[in-house]
Amino acid sequence: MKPALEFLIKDEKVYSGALSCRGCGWSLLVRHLSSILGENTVYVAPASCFSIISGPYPLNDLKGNIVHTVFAAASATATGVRASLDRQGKEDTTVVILAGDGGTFDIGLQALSGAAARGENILYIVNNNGAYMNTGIQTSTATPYGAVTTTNPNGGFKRTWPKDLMGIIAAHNLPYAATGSLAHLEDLRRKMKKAKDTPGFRLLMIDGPCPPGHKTDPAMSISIGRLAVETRLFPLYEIEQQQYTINYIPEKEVPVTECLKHQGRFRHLFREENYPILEEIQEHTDWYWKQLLSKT
Ligand SMILES: Cc1ncc(C[n+]2csc(CCOP(=O)(O)OP(=O)(O)O)c2C)c(N)n1
Ligand SMILES: [Mg+2]
Repeated sequence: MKPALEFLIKDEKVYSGALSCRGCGWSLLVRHLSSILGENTVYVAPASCFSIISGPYPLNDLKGNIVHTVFAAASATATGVRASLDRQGKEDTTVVILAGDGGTFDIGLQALSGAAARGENILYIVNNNGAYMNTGIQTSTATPYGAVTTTNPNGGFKRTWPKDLMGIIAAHNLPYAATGSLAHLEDLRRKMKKAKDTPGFRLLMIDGPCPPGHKTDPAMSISIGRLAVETRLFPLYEIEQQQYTINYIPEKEVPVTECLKHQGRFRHLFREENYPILEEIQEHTDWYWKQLLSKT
């Protein structure tokens, strides 16, 4: 692993004073993304925490153009922006969607699928923090099995597995899709660069730390992200035309509990009556990893 200094951003494209919570992944993600994309970029943002972090109109914390749009229409809005730029001969301007998991796995899925199937020349970034965080931690179809959200109150927790967005995306035969983690910056920045340089519809799904939603210590955001990769809860891989490449194979088999135990949203699973749920999560994680390996 390269030293962190290697990734110091020299040409900052994000103004200071962003409105994110302490330990939030959104700002760090956008700082790295914008340093790679440069200023010749149009950002399309459906409702999410990022709509607030970036500054509600007329504020803007990005040194780039940003179009705020409605939840369901991010990919349709970006399609229109792309068409108008192309019409003006500005094919070199990158159009990038910055969406949450709620806006992607649920509400924006139809428009996303349409734009992906049409092969629109758009980069789609999903910050997957595993719930509708901006409105108070409601369950989305990306919420992990076993997690508590405000829509699973009074001792309840999510009882279904998260939707396999990357599997759905792979089925669209995209030129490039990948997962990324803020704890693996070298890998993440390489993927951002590759996604920038690949024409067509590309998607990056980033593991999004969220201290208020995950009930974590803000100082641990990156270490928990690293544990998510080590435990294979969040594997790092790329998909090119349905061809999978795993980018990081953990040296040791680290149990999922090593990552879950730092997150208050899973605290109830460590009570004896819920041990079987922890076992199910381990089994599902092992199964998903085997599926991934079989696709490489
Ligand atoms: C049609 C519609 N329904 C609900 C909302 C309220 N709303 C704004 S942001 C948000 C949560 C978004 O969740 P997600 O996409 O996961 O992004 P995050 O906030 O977690 O970054 C919701 C429900 C809205 N803006 N528009
Ligand atoms: Mg979310």
